[in-house]
Order: sequence, then C-alpha cells, then structure tokens
Amino acid sequence: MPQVIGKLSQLPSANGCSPKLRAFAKDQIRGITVINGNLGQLSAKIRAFVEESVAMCLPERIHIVDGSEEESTTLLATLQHLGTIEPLPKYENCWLARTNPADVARVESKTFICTKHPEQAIPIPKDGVKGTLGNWISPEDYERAVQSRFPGCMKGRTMYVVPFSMGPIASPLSKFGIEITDSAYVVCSMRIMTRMGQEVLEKLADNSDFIKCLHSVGTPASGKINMPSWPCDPERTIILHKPANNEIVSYGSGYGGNSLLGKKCFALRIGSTIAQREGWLAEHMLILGITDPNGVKKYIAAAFPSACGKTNLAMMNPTLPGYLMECVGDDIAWMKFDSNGQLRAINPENGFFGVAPGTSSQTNPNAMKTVYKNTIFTNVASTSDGGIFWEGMENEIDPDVEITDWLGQPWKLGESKTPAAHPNSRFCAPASQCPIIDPSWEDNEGVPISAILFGGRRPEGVPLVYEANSWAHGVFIGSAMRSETTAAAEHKGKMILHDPFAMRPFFGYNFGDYLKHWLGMEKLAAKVGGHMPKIFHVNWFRKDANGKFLWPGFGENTRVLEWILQRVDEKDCYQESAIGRIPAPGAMNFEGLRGSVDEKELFSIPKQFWLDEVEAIEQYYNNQLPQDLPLSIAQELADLKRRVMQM
Ligand code: OXD
Ligand code: MN
Repeated sequence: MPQVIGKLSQLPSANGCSPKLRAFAKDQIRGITVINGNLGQLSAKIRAFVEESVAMCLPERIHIVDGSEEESTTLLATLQHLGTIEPLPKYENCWLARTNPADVARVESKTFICTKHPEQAIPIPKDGVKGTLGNWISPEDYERAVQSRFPGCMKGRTMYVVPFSMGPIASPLSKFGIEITDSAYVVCSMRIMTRMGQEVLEKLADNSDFIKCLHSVGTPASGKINMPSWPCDPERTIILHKPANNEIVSYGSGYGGNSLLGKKCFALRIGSTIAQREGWLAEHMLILGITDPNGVKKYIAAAFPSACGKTNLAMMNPTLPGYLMECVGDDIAWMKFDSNGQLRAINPENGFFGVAPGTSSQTNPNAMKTVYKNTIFTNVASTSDGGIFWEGMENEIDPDVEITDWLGQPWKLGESKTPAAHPNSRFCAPASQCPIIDPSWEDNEGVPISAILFGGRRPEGVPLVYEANSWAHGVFIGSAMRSETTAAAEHKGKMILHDPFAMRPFFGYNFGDYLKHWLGMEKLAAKVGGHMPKIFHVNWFRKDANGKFLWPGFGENTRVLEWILQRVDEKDCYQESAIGRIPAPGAMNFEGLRGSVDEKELFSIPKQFWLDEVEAIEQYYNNQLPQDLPLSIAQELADLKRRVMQM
C-alpha cells in the first residue's frame, strides 16, 4: 500500500499543507521524469497542486500539456497503440473510442457536493423522502473517499497536467482550470472541448487562482484491469466537488461528463457556485443567434434537459424565408450583466460533445457537417469503409457496408435486435467547424441575450409555446420544468421527471438558494440600469391521441422563435391564458403548414391536465424543498392554481 501523505483539502495553495508534507511531495517529484514541459514554468500554485497530486497518485512520469498539434498527434498515436481508439480513414483525423461497457454515462448517484452543512449543498427533503436535487458529502467522508481511492492510483501511468480555459482566453467572463489526469483520451477530448495548453499556463504565470481538477480513471482495488484499452473502476467511481476550495475530484470513469471536468463539473456545478457569489448565471443552456428578414439580430438562451434537442435547436436550419440562425453554443451559457445593464452570454466551451444517435442530415445537417474532421467519436458503430454509423444514419451509409456495433460485434441493419451505437454515444468535435458558427461566438464580451427559453419533452398537455407573465413567473416556470427521461444519464425506461432549469444533475448548491439567486437577478439588473430578458416555455414534443407528434419541430421551430422575438419587441400578438401568454389566434405564422398541424390542439390547455400538473409541482416542492422554497415561488404556484381552477 503506498504511503498516504496527506489530505487533498490541504492543497489549496503552495503554503496550504504542513512543511513535512511539502518536503515529501517535493522529494517525490524530484525523482520523476517530466516527458513534456518543464516544472519550472509552473506558477507556485500550479506546482504545489502537481506536487501534491504526484505524491498521492504516484504516477510514473509527468506530461505538462502544451496544446500543440504535434502533441495531439502523438497522444492519438499512443491511444491507437493502446487500442483505446481506432482511426476512421473515411474522414480526416477522426477517431473511434470504445469504452468499457460499464463506463458509458454520467453517474448522478455517485456525484457529490461537499460542504460543511448539507443544507449548503442540497435542499433538505421531507422526512422519509429521498432528495433528488443532488447529493451531499461531508468533508470527512470526502477525505475518506479520496484517501481510499487515490493513493497510488496512477502507478505505471503518465500524469498529464492540462491547463485550460472555460471561455475565450482573453474574456473577462472566462475562468481557468488545471486538470490533472491519467487519461490521454481525456487530454485529446479536452483539447477539443476547451481552450487548452501553453497560452493558459502563461495567463496563470502570475500565480492567480484556478479551479483544481484531479481526475484518475482509477485502478480497481484488486489491481486487475479487465479492459486495458479503457481502464476504469466502475464500482468505486465517484465525482466530488468542493465549492469552498474551487476543487473537483473525479475517480474511476473516463467517460464524458465524469472525466472532461471543464464541462458539467466546472462550467455548471462549481460554475453555479461562483456565479452565485459573483452575481451572474452559469446555466445548462444553448445560445442561438437569430437574424430576421429585416436583418435585425437577436440572441436567445435555452435550457432543455439532456438529449432533448438542444444541439439540434442550436444548429437549426430555418424554414421561414429570410431568417438566418447562427450557433454560439449547444450546452452551457455563462451570463452576466455588462456595465450598460445588458445581460451577455459566453459559451464557455470550445467544442460539442453531442449525443450521436438521432443526429442525421435530416435532423441536424450542420452537426453532421461539423463532425467529419478532427472528431473523436465514442461508442458509436463503425462501417467497413472506415466510417461511422448510429441509429438515425440508416439513409446515409452505403447499403453494402458491413457494420460493427459499439461493442465491436458484427451488426446487421434490420436484423440485429440490439442498438448499433450506444444510446449515449457521442461525437466530440471543434465548435469552429460548425458551418453556422456565429461570427461573435468567441467575442470576449459575450453576446446580448434577449430571451430565455425553458422546455422539455412533454407528450401531453403543455402547449407549443407560452410566455411568462413576469420574471418571477418565469423563474417559477423554470423551477417546475419536467421532461421525459433520456439516455444521457443512468436512468432506465421512460418517466416524466422533474428537471428544474434542466439543472437537476448540475446544481452546485442548494436549489432553494439557486431560486433566490435567480429571483434576485431582477434587482441586480435594475441596479445596473438594465432589465431581465423575457422568459418562455416551449414544447416540441406534444403528441396526439395516437401517439403522433403534433409539431414537426426542427427547422419549423423558426415559427415559434419568430413569435418569441415579436414578444421581445412587445408586439401585441398574444392572449392571456391560465398558464401564461400564448400566441393570439392567427399571430403565429402557420403558412405552408396549414392542414398538416392541429393548431388548436397544439395550444390547448386541458384543465384536468393542469390541475394534475399543479398538484405534481406542489407535491414536488413539498417533498423536495419543504424548508427552502422561496415565498414568491410558492405564491406563483398558488396563483397558477387559482387561475387554472377558474378556467
Ligand atoms: C451532456 C448532458 O452531456 O447534458 O451535455 O448530459
Ligand atoms: Mn448537457
């Protein structure tokens, strides 16, 4: 058993731990080979983080990542040699990774926020009810979790030191991180998903702070790795966040949100805690630029739960003539007021880590055009002509090719009973390659946000679009969001789950306090002479009595966005309803769709459905937030109930 030299929580700064511990860490690092970069170039804080991590994880060598093309080529070759990835010769610099089948999705049940008191991290649920708004871990258990997993976990491996920026490097809205990882797959993916390497290191040379991200794919307690091409330790996987130290620790999984720590862990969980402290918003939202036929451009941000079509909407091709849509981001928005009181957003990411199945030239041609170079695919199927395949691409492959499924087994279209690609298989592609990337997507000051959309998969009762009556009503709508479950996390089967703000798996602090923060943004806006954007709820997924979608979605969503932008301009094109403002009869452009969509049904608000919905929301609040629900949100629910009863 390697010697345990100290506590991770003693790592916050170069002076953060005992002299004995530091001396040990320094000795340890002296004997280690640095195969890329130079320890001397690291700031004192980064060096301390590296030294302590080396002393605990005992890697064989250190590689300080510079982010260069050459480095990426070498790492991809190493991964190919290990059997982690294989080339896809049909495309340019594209690769396919197959994971251990036990490591295929985010693990919400093993994801924790560490604070001194539980109520700082999560709302305390009603007695006897299981909380669903995050998991809390005490500082003592956090330490035990680290000490029982990390010591010696990188033996024989390379420890990569990955300096990265969430957001354009020069933007005042961006934040920096250092991810320490023993996975070259993570390094190559982080190069796509973040701005990574030397430039960030130089920015941090003044010894400024950064988010500490420690990741290991782990080594099972038995020491036996059953799939050497994808080492992991699924039984002991754990994802930990300590907001007070700006620290993330992830063990046991190499997959997506568990290992690319800039994404969900930093940009959302730790990000939301920083945003609360600093007065801004870190949200699970796409950002889309819309130019209307008069050339007027506006941006919207939209929150939908995982795998509900955020990437499709972010890259949509409009069907209404004269419109132009441009993509700023497909998953995360950091939004802050500028000095003129305008809410502005950046996409903190640099790439798309999109769900592959269902993406096709029909559903998202721009995503398809994005992924055919410089992309790492994970757990999709491959074709004998060196290409990729997943459910939804049936019309895009040569009928003569042979298909190999994500598990490496032969697979036959129309015959095989299992999916060819894992339902949560992904493409990881540079955002700059998107044909409709917005010219301002890397603007340091961000883009101005005119409207915020919430939505989800609601097969019943929820109209195509409605507008909140006020900011507080909009915050209530966000808090009451529900959606049919998907494959992005570890849930089985279809259920309508509450997913407030599409953030349920991503809150970094008590959801009750998050609501207070959102409500408080209105005052903050007033202070800087601004105002809040309007809030809307959309639902592309309503079905008729035969289970058929009522709305064609995709490019036709332009019609909904057109109405939304008219409302942003305060056009009188709405009517009041019990649940909010809906388009006035004839106000939404159905030209060309008449006869094929049931306008009446799309906007119907069934009284019994909404009475049940009110009850479900009430029960949810009572169960999950009995002590933490802000009064004004309770009031919004009471007002909705009264209005629905009067229908
Ligand atoms: C994602 C998710 O990967 O939301 O973006 O799960
Ligand atoms: Mn997401």
